[in-house]
Amino acid sequence: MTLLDALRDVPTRLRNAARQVPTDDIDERDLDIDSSAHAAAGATAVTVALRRAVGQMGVRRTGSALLRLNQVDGFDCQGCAWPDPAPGHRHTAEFCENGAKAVAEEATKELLDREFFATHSVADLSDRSEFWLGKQGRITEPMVLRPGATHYTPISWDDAFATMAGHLTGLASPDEAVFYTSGKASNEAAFTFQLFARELGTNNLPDCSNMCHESSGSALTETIGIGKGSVSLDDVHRAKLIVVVGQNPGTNHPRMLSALEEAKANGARIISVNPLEEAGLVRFKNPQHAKGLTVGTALADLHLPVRLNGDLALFQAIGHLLVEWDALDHDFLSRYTTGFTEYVAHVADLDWDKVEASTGLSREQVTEAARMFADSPATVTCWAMGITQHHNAVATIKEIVNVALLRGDIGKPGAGLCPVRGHSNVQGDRTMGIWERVPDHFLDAIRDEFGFEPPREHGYDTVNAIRALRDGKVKVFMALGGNFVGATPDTDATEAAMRQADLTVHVSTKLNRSHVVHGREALILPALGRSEKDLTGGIVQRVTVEDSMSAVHASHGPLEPASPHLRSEVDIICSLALATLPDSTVPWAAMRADYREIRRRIARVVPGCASYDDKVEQPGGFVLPHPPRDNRIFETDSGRAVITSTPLEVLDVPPGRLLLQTLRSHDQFNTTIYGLDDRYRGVKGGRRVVFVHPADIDELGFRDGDQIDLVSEWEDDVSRIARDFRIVSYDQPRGCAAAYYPEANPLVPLDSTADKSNQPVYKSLVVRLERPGTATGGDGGGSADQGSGSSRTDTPHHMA
Ligand SMILES: Nc1nc2c(c(=O)[nH]1)N[C@H]1C(S)=C(S)[C@@H](COP(=O)(O)OP(=O)(O)OC[C@H]3O[C@@H](n4cnc5c(=O)[nH]c(N)nc54)[C@H](O)[C@@H]3O)O[C@H]1N2
Ligand SMILES: Nc1nc2c(c(=O)[nH]1)N[C@H]1C(S)=C(S)[C@@H](COP(=O)(O)OP(=O)(O)OC[C@H]3O[C@@H](n4cnc5c(=O)[nH]c(N)nc54)[C@H](O)[C@@H]3O)O[C@H]1N2
Ligand SMILES: [Mo]
Repeated sequence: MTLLDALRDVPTRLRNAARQVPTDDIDERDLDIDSSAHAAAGATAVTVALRRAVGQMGVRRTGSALLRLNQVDGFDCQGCAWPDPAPGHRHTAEFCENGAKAVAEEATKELLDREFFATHSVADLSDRSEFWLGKQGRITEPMVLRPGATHYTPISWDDAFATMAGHLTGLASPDEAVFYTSGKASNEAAFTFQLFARELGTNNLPDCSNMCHESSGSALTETIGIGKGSVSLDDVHRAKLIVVVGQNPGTNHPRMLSALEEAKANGARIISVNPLEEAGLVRFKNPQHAKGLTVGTALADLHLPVRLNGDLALFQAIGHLLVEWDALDHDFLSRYTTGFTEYVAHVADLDWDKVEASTGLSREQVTEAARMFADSPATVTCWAMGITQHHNAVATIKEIVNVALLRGDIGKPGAGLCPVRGHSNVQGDRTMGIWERVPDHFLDAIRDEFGFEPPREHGYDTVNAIRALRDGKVKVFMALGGNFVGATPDTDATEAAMRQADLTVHVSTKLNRSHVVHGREALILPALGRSEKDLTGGIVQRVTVEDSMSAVHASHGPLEPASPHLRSEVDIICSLALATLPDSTVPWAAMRADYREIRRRIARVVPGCASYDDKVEQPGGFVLPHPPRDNRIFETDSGRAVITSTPLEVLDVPPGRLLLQTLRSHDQFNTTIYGLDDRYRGVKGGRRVVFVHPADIDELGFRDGDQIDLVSEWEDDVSRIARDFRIVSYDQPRGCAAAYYPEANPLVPLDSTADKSNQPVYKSLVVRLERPGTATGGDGGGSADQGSGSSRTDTPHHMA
């Protein structure tokens, strides 16, 4: 049965699917490990998708939602930023298992009303896991936590806006307010949000991008003059080599696997660079057609099990070999680049011992990969969090750029750089000015359009916002979506910082940790989700979004809203502005009444968006300009693409320690835990696991299945502890380990950030394993620290 058959079959097969609201929290004693190998997607994915969808949304909503998902006249999937095929090339069921889960999570029939908040005190809620909180259902009306109160109580929208306006207008400086954005916000919401912050007088606009692809933005802007990827979906289909580095598409961008499959059918070869052999890249069954369900494809032709943080060395070594073999695009290099001569000198004395120590790969493996680059006339290199969340992430991405420049792989069909974005509109939010360091020309355009002078001083990014909260410099924290305390590093420190605020405000769909770790006063403002009809101002409103490949298109939801009291994000922002800024020069009421008024302003303010409202109306929307991709124009200081030379350093780990990455299971969206089934890695029923190589388990004196505490070590000598994890034997390079985010976030030091991008280092933490009770110091704390503490020894040996 294909995805489409399954959808048609929903009413008969799955009418009785069980509701999924847990009454009890996770019991890690139920954790089960299954060591058999799993193919990505396939028939199981179809079944899981439908069971979750029907279980949460019911039969009728499942049908109307999923058949409109990613369709030209439908709504954009909240699941990830992978682009949609051209309008004529979409499937009737154009979504994946995890997209269906994302929709189900939002469009659930479970509702969270005022009785819920009357029953559960904030203290009670702060003992629950993210999983439990999220599963309680959609928030249905605005709620307030008054100073000193134990429970959230209902508040009218007008009183909520008046409360916020009171706090904001009472600040000593607008810079005492912080406005955070998560990447689900539409372009219209993002544009109005940054406009409000700037009219109020601050550039304090941190966003989830600070934790996500900030390193990509830094590296690409410095080297090619624009912080976005240079490929289209068509380029992926036409590439002759696709390199997937530090990314797990089978879980996080499942529709990318279909694109890889198509590329392969067109003759592409694929290299996967990853410490883990992720299921999607090695075994894929395409659920879009019947044959694909049973016949799996091995997508990757070469898998390089790189040691964590070894990618800089890997790409420098590949560059070295390409120079040595003279496998270079000399015409491109001389016409468009600078820095080549220095680079040739730099890589000439490459230290292979260091390369092998850093990558954990043999010289033969590296040479085989370099050969594939040399043989390919058009290469696309994709990357995600496995690259961006390291201390040297910016330098690593510049090394990836070097290799692309050596081969002339920019601005050529079938070739290019492809940072694969996470949240469905995280790239659009940046385009719309959600950025604490937006360039002056953008601020000039705001001034010219709206007639006020925006602040010029740079604002706080995510990490600096936490520091400022901690230091008492921020009094009001407002979030447009997301789960700030759940997603950010150093959970203990961050939670303590957040409690310092006078007012915390969350525009949200579902409950999460950030609602229960609050300032002196707190507001929850429930928003419409993307799957829901938005009738603000009495007309059908559309919003627009931008995918990972700079394509912008319209989206509008088909479903009845979860509650009549919900408001759209645009409505909430414009209403707040009207309450806060009585002398405003911005037409807030008109923009709220008709979002086309916002789009008319976007057209005049945002580069590349002329005639925006007309262009987004076209089926499939339009693609934003990208000078390197379109014309090989590089808007850097020198007017050329920059080849960079970076010294090669090996990340040393002291004896008895492991290098830990934090990553996503197959059953979560960031801090939203869909379920407890990381199917491809064989973990079921729990999440507090740490994957370790069997020989390392042995060498460290533990056994598979042992219960341990994780303790991270960093230069500040603070012991950061996350308790009650179970060791799971798992194949990966020696010395490496992995645990799930957000459970492992207490281990990430706030000050451990990437050079230049200030992005938290989530993927290479030095940790030690300790027997329960022996670790002392700070506690993992909060929701991240629940666990039964019991141990089981009868676990199957799990080494994929
Ligand atoms: N279903 C689902 N979809 C999602 C999300 C989700 O949580 N769930 N999140 C969304 C968001 S916001 C984002 S940013 C993306 C995230 O998408 P990914 O970046 O795929 O997410 P992670 O789970 O962090 O996976 C990181 C991958 O990089 C590998 N890796 C880790 N360190 C290294 C390294 O040093 N070198 C190399 N070469 N590889 C390394 C890991 O083994 C893992 O396979 O997905 C988006 N889509
Ligand atoms: N250790 C570790 N930490 C990480 C990462 C990692 O790999 N490892 N990855 C980082 C990355 S890449 C990212 S992007 C961040 C993610 O950080 P965030 O974007 O802040 O976190 P999410 O978990 O995606 O936010 C989920 C919440 O968003 C709200 N929400 C969902 N849909 C909507 C909507 O339509 N409107 C509104 N207003 N609210 C909505 C819900 O209330 C939900 O609880 O986390 C980062 N943190
Ligand atoms: Mo992300």
